[in-house]
Amino acid sequence: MTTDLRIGVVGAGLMGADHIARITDRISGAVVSAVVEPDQGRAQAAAANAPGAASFARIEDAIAADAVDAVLIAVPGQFHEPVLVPALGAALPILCEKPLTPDSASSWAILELEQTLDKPHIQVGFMRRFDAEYAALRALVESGESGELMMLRGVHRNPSVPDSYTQKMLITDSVVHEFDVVPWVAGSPIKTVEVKFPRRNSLSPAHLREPILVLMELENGVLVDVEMNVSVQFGYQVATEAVFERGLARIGQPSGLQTWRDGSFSVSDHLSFTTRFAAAYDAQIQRWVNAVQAGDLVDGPNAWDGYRVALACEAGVQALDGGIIPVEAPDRPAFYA
Ligand code: ISE
Repeated sequence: MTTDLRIGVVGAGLMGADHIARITDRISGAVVSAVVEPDQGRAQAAAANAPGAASFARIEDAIAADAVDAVLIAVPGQFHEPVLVPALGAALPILCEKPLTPDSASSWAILELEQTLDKPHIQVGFMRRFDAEYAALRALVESGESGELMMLRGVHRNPSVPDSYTQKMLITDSVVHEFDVVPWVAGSPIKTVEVKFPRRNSLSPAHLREPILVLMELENGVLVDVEMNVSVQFGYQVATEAVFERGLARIGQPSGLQTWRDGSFSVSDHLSFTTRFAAAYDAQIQRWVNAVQAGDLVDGPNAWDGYRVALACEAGVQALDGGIIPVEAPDRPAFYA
């Protein structure tokens, strides 16, 4: 029998607290052994879901105390690098919430540091790859059963966002997911990114100009459009229609109990990504734990994928000011083959 993997969760905000509860309640082969969170209130609230976990203010302290076998990073992206560096220094397996880091230069520096180890240690938390419907769509593309893929037409809608959400975050916090999952589904990297602005939603926060329409051309000629909308008010939706030579496919449609009453028909929809992707988060973490236990360390998007997404985000942010912006990447280091 293998012993439980001792995970140190860094950050006990929305995602960190969600992951702590998930590991304790639903993931096998792992325990939360440490919560790294300087905010005492958050740390205590999270500790209630992590019986026996030690509390630390800094990842360095958890490592020095030999309290963790692996690290799950769930602090905001601008704080990833100061956690990644000591965790890599201790050769610990890492699951890092998206983005890897906020820009391609710092992501590249992380890649260089990781390459001093024997093999990749970082998995990036692009959970959509673990959503059953996204995986089925990718399999359909690969099978060729419906002919070649020609277009992907997506929507990414949030009911609202906090005041701290900036214009740039439409790309770096939200479209960042499409920048990972679209090439994965379509089997081709992003060649260019463009952003179009429809009429502004008067219900958007005053500092945001949105929704936006993000257009991508992939190297294989597939065209992609994504409505990125963070003020839809009614709920949370991530859905895609794929247009093939001989048919269509749809994922992300509302499903579950359908009711008819008083002359109306309804199906409930999600309000947040935490429920929309709950099963995907579970699968992501279980597969990561299994990979670490097996000595493989990564089973999903790696740091190279995170770097490519950082390049696409830079193009996307530039595209907010107009133009069709190319995404250019160096050759993939053999380490990530
Ligand atoms: C949030 O940070 C996420 O990662 C969600 O998946 C995304 O839908 C949302 O727009 C982001 O703000």
